[in-house]
Amino acid sequence: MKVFWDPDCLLHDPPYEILSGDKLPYFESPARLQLVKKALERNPLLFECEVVSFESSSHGRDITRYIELVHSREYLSYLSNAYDEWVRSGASTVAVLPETFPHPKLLPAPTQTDVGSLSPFAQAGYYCFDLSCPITKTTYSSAIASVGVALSAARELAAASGPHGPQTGVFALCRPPGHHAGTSLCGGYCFFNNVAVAARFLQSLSSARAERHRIAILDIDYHHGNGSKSLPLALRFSLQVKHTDSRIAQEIFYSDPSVLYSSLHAVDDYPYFTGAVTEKGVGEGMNANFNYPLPRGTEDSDYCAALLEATENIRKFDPGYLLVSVGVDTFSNDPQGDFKLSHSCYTAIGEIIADLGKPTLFVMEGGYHMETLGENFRAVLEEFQE
Ligand code: SP5
Ligand code: ZN
Repeated sequence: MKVFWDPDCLLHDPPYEILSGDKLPYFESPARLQLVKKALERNPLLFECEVVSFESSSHGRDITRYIELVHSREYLSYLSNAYDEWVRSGASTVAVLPETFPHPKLLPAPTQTDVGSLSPFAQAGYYCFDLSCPITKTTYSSAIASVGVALSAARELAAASGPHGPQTGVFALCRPPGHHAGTSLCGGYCFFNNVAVAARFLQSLSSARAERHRIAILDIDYHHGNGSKSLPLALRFSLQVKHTDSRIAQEIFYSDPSVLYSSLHAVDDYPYFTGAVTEKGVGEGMNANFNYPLPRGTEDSDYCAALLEATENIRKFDPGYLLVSVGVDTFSNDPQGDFKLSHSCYTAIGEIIADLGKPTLFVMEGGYHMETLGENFRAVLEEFQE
């Protein structure tokens, strides 16, 4: 199995985050990536790690062109300049971290065109929803590299299988992760939505066809992937805005029937406001969204039962590619999660996913128990050895 990574993904290394009222060392550390890579390399017959820079490849197209299939140009431009603007305005040289957020109750929010003229402090809150996404001097480079890793892996999958082709598995060792990032929004350690950009990239390869081919995203991180697909917050709060209103975050695939999203995640846990079973999509995208909120303390058997249900829906959808947002923060000892999955459950998860028989791209999301995360990722992937 080919594993893609990029050393630039190690650059993003904020010294702290603000979590549940405490100032804590940054959970989403570069060491995570190194531990997973090491666990995979321990069996070189199964795993082949590649250092790939998407931009320098023969494909030759600028990475940001693909990012713009998902994220707004304004957001990209903000992230690329935010640290420098922040420091120039006399604020901390450690990182950009918001002071205020444009809370839904403060709407009407400034229009998109107003935002560029706001102070760096206002912009920091406008483009971010929590205090776990400090933008340091190196953050933008790492976030770009992380998307590049997902794109390189997606390109490999397209070459090796093609849509509806033979089952192949590839793994994108992405860091920072992506599934909490929306069109113009960072949060939950995520800046660009790696899996979403990979999905649009794969669809763009068949743009000559009248219809985009179908992609399924299976999200097995402990947390709901609010960025990938969710009801925009302003609509949840029943504010007087339409889902097409450019002032609100248009969470990426919510109205898109060509991308099925299916997520298993904890109920009543971060990010709290999204991930209910009642979120089924909107407009043409209605019924292309399946949420499986699971209670605290969920164990192997209940988890696998829900996963089997989720994969049944994916089978019916018959996607050309399967993209898996894979996190192992569902493990019993994970410091950010409250599920009780055992190590052997990750082998079972890998088998259930493999049973779908699809060309499959795994994209790394969360997992914070340093002693086990490498082996747990490896267990998921081992079913896809070649
Ligand atoms: C990619 C990813 O896994 N991002 C997750 C970020 C979640 N960080 C906040 C965790 C909040 C933990 N507080 C839980 C209190 C009740 N259990
Ligand atoms: Zn997570």
